Amino acid sequence: MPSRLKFCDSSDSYEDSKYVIFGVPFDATVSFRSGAKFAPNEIRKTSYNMESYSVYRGVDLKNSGIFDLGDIDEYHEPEGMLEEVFSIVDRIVSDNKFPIMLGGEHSITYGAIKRIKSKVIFIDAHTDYRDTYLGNKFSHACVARRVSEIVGKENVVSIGIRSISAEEIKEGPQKYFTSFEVNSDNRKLKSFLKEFCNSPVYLSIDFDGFDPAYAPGVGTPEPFGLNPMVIVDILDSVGGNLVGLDVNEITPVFDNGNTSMLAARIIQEVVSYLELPKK
Ligand SMILES: [Mn+2]
Repeated sequence: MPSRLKFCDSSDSYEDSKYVIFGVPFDATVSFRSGAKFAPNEIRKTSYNMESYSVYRGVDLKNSGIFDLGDIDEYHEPEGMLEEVFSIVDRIVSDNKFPIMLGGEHSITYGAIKRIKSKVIFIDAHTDYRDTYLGNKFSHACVARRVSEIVGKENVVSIGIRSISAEEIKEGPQKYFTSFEVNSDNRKLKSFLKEFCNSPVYLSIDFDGFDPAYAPGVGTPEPFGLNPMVIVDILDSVGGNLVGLDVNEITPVFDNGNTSMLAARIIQEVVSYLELPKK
């Protein structure tokens, strides 16, 4: 039997794990460049290129308790996918483990937040605050709106914004920081996050939030984006309150390999951060 591809440094048993990775190969509502369904395995593959040791945190990820559940089935409409994401996240969180979801497109986040109901930090070029898009309420262009309906708009923040529709401005979207603000001076963001992260927070990373120079393989690339180092600022602000992570909107067919690599590395940095001895 061929062995299934797993994220690097995955441990053997679910029971002994602290961090549970699973993939959601879903891109049925994607509006521009599709292919995000191929990302979970691409991220797993590239994860083997890296050392398990985080220089920044001084933490070795070997035996840190990462378990990789594999992928959920491929769905062609969001409703079934969201139900399955909800039930997997329910199992992981009920077992006191930390969920790490590999997208897939951004609509996947709704399934996780429906269960976790925490504050949400989005990294994204787009506000994703449309009520519907192309007739679909669960489109990737509506995810921040749906999530806001669950946890309240005041509990959602998006970082890296540089593309908003007139409709979204009219509706009054969630709090956001543009990439221009963050790139010129990130002190406002840091002090906001210190306050915002005083209760459980979920981090959802749409890779188009980063500049296309760092993350070219995304569905809807937008110039003038973030430097991925912003992740360090977020982790340093979130304290012990980080409760889940997803990486989404990566499209390997448009990638030169760097985007999947960045995703794998960010997952490692998040786990390294969580593995730091608690103060
Ligand atoms: Mn986006």
